[in-house]
Amino acid sequence: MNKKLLAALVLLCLLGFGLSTVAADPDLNSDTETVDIENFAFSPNVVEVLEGTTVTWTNLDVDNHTVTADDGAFDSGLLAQGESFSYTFDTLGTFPYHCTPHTSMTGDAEVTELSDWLPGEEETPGFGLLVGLLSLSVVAIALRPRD
Ligand SMILES: [Cu+2]
Repeated sequence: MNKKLLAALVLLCLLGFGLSTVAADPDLNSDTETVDIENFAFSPNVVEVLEGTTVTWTNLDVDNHTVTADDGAFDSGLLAQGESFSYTFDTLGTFPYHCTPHTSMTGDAEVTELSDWLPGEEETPGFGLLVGLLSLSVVAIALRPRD
């Protein structure tokens, strides 16, 4: 194996590793998520979490707020400044919630399962094809006739 081919293969491995790293969402490494209640808004307004994730809301405003599910599944009651409320999402779906005293304050928790985040079967052939084409190019370059 010549040096150029070896270098190309190493590059290919690094590229593959890089692509697989990009595919993973950093949020998946945590089973907790935090939302600030600040300036009469939930921040972030939408949290995307995995099934089983505990979301903690903390009221940073001087005014009292609540975290109340539209369907009544959870309700923090009034949170004073600095107080927190946590809820664990064990069901898949989108869960809209609001603040009872301030109906314009709304947010969503989107609860998904792990398979929604990992490359699905539809995506795998695309990735394989990309690596395959790169490998072919590498071999073609490495094996090209020289003077
Ligand atoms: Cu409020």
